[in-house]
Amino acid sequence: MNDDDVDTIDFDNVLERRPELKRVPGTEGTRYAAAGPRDRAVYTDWLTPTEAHYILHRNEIPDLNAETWTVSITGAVEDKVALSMDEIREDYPTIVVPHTMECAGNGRGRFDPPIEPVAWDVNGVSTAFWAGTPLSSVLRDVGADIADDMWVTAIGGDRPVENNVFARSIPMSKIMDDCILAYEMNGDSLPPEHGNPIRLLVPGWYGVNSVKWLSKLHVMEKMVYGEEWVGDPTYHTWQQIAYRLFTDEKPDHLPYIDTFDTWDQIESDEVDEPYTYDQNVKSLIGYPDDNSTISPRDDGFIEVVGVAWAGDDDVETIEISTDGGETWGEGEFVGPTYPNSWRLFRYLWNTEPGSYTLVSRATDDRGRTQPATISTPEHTPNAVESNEVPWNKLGYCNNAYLPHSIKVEVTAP
Ligand SMILES: Nc1nc2c(c(=O)[nH]1)N[C@H]1C(S)=C(S)[C@@H](COP(=O)(O)O)O[C@H]1N2
Ligand SMILES: [Mo]
Repeated sequence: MNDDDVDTIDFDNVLERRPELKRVPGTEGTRYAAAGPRDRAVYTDWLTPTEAHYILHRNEIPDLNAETWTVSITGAVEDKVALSMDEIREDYPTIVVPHTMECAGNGRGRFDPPIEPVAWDVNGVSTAFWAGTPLSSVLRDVGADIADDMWVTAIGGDRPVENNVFARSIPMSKIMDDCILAYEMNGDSLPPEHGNPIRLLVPGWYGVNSVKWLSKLHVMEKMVYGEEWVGDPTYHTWQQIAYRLFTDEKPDHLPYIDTFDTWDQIESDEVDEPYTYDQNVKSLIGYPDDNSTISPRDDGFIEVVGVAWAGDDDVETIEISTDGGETWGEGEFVGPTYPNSWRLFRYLWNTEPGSYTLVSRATDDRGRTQPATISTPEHTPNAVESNEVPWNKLGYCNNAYLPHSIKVEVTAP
């Protein structure tokens, strides 16, 4: 039984125990728990330590008891069950999945003008290894209808502040491919702020899809859609309104879509207001730091280091510009190659004293490159042809490279 009346954990206490994190400016005193790594050096490593992994959610952190917690599975299944944590751990295989998780609102603060609330700078993205049970094993076991066009709606056990239950609908094809019920992060049980005792983990997709404090999985023919999900409480807000790209009025609700790659939806004529699922190609420079003064090594070179990712696609190339995007040189990937995870890159920069603007631009294995800028509201219908991210009211999917440029001052060695 999942108790309605659970204690909560204060986000301030979480931050006290995790000095590596810095609150997103402007979120103090709001309902949003939003914090990311303070130090850009996290983007020079293929793994983010748990302490430095970004955090985002809107309700209070529930203090759940793993001994009594259950995940119920309902809807189009032969056996409706409520699985205990022991059953989830012991009765099924355990696998470990790497995942670069980015908040769909990452870079929202680098829209012009910045978009509120939760105006993320660059740091709403991290890479961890998650251990848990493949959802495919569980769904087969309970006789779920696992046809490709079915959906699984995951519901969080965090108590909504404004009656909007945290629920996300994930297409069955993705669920069966690689989603897990995660109960460990980087080798330890999940910290409360990351979803203890269990969360859904959707590899390579925007963070919003990885529902924390997982309470219920409902197998259904549509995504959360229609009257039955609206009321007291309401389940459709985080699926059908927020976390979609729209410019003006609230978006039309859809019962289902069949394109889940977010950039494909942006380019498609069929989905007018894309849902944030698979992460768009993006990169960040980890070294040098923004607004820093550095000098070359004795051999005249500076080693630029960073990370590049492409959701559940792969990154293929990384280019670096040291003149604000006028000219580009190719960087090289180094370090391990893990699926659904960022790759480390480096670029040897032969340079002289002066002021520079560094930019990185990644391309995925389908030839899609980071756009240069973000569109304006008026210009948005032609954004893609103009090498721009479509401007959108809630500030999602900022994978443009110019807004992420780095200013450095190079002095003589
Ligand atoms: N139950 C619940 N799950 C949630 C959220 C939430 O508010 N409630 N926020 C989502 C969003 S928007 C993000 S970006 C990720 C962040 O996961 P993290 O805090 O472990 O980094 O959690 C997702 N899962
Ligand atoms: Mo998010």
